[in-house]
Amino acid sequence: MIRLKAFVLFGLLGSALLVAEGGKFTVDIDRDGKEEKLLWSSIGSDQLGEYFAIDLFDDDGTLLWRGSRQKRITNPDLYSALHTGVSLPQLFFDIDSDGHYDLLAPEHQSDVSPTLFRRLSWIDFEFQKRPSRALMGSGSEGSRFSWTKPRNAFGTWVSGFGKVDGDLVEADVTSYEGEGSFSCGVALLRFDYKGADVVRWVKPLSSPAQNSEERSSRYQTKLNNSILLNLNLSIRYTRAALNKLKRSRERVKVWVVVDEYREQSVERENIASSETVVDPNKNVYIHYVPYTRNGFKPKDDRRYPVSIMITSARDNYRDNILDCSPVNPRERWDIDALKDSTLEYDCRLIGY
Ligand SMILES: [Ca+2]
Ligand SMILES: [Ca+2]
Repeated sequence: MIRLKAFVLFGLLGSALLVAEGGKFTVDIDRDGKEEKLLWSSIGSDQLGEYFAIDLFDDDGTLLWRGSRQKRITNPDLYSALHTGVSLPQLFFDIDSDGHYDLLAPEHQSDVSPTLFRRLSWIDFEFQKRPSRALMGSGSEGSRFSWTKPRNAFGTWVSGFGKVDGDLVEADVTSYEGEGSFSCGVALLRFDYKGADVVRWVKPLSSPAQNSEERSSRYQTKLNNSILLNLNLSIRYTRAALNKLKRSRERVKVWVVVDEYREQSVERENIASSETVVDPNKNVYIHYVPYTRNGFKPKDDRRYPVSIMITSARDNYRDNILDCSPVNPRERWDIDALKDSTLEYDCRLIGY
């Protein structure tokens, strides 16, 4: 019997201070009828966000695995809630029926490009890293998902995991066709060795734009938990930059961070952020920016400055090759000034 005991609750507070809670899975990983516990808990934060380590305990409380405590996001068994995205465990389940439990967590990335899941498999008393993959819709009827390396930003994919009930797993599904047209749903999945079949749609895919009366409550929640931006970015590249991006099959990441000025202070506090990954030469439409704090309500008398960063997507902390700047810098970079507008950017290779 596999049970998800607790869901993680998180909210990101401030540019340096994040508040997130750990969580727990209770799973009989050695199938002896007694449940082991996998816990994740905070090990502290830095300017990027908060970090979480995992510990796995045997049914008698013996520590079976102590996860890395080094705050480096390249550590395969370190988890985090960063301003650029949240990567916390979502599913501890044998997703390919090979007898080994798999721990899945999304990589840090936006929810409008296919979600890559980090995967650790519990084999021979240790967690072994497997390559990250997305669970992409592969049947035209929306009846099947397969583990794959996504080739572009479009398609239908599993964007998160929810409850486990016996051999069925609830999954959030997102579908994106570009130009800001996306839809969301919830499916009940049955995993096999290559992917998963949809057993039933708990909430069929629906586009929030089609019929405002029939918005799924999930999307409504999304709107309630987001700042509407409606911002178009028209990005131009130098020939050298475009060639280099294409040669190295690199994509481009657009980060939007919304801050709030604190009262009687010049300090800024992060309230919303998003990441969008696109192919080079594609324009970007940012429909909304999700709040980083649950239940946040913007106030009429506050200013909400917006920062936009465009980088190459491979490793934003180390290997960015792009130097991008707005063609016509604006005096005001806040939500009110940028909403429903178009910004042009020029991108060149760093150092050229
Ligand atoms: Ca056991
Ligand atoms: Ca497995």
